Amino acid sequence: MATGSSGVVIVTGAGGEMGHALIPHLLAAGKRVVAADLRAPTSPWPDGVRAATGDIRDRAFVKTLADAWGEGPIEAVYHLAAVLSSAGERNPELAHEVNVMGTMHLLSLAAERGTPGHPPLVLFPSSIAVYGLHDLDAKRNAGALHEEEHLDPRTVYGLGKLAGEELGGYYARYYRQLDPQGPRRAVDFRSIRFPGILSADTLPSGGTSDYGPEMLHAAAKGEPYRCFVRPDARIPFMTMPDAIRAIEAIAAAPVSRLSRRVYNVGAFAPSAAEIAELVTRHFPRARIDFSPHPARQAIVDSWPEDVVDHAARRDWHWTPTHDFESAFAEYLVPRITSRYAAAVR
Ligand code: AKB
Repeated sequence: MATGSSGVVIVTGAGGEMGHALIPHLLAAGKRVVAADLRAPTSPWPDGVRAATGDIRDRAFVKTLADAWGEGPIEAVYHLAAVLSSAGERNPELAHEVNVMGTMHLLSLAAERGTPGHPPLVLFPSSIAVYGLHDLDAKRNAGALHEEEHLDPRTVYGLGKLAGEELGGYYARYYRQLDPQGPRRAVDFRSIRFPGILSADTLPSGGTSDYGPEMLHAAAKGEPYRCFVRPDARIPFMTMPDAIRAIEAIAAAPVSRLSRRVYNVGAFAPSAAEIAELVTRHFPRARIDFSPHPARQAIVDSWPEDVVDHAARRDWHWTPTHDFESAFAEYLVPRITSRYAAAVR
């Protein structure tokens, strides 16, 4: 995973859903990891990880990350920290500071602390929130979106992700363009636009695709769930293991194979009613009803029904292991069942 050099690998948002899933893979690949998060870890990280607790809005804190293992170059940054879409609408200034300024701080750190001639990989998880369809008719008519279509986000989170993608491209092409030697390729920026993610191990917080994982986890715990979108609401989802596989695949791809910096990835695109049906098939005692929250519904209505991911399939052989049925039958249900069974023992 990541590149061949032997610097440190910084993971921001390390205590979040994706950080927890990704870090074991980095360790298995022999990386020295700096796990940065706003909150101190609740349990110690394994050997190979040094925790850094602080706020990525604070440039001075971000500058310390490269030295958590002593002096040396940065090999890669997996910049996972973000204020998600619903949380962002509750505090747009915070979302902008974390999602845009925080990203700028990380890009600037990576640009200054790479090995000469070997720009650090910067992996930026973007989102389907960069898309913005004006209404439900537009969404239904548009169907699955290509990367360049409908980039008109409705949320401050989507705006921040689009800005992060563009800033990454800037650091990869034009950074220090007024220096006498001209611009340099300061970072190897790669980004994936993720759909909603379903994990058996963790729950997201502050997102708008959260109704998918929340419905499932509530059923597994035997709790009722009131879904905040309409039954016909449809957006793409994938499982967390597939999201991590996508990150590994794009990180490992030779730069010569990449025809773009930002890629869609898809897996399955169920409606909320179809998720509820499958959850109920696996957990027959599930109690799910629908009480749409107009503003959160409008956000989901502005996101595409699905995405076209031909470029990822062609360039770095993206293919999800889980479709909708196998995601539940082979990953989510067995794992979530044993997880909550262990919790009540
Ligand atoms: C959110 O709902 O904000 C995220 C996303 C789709 O990027 N899960």
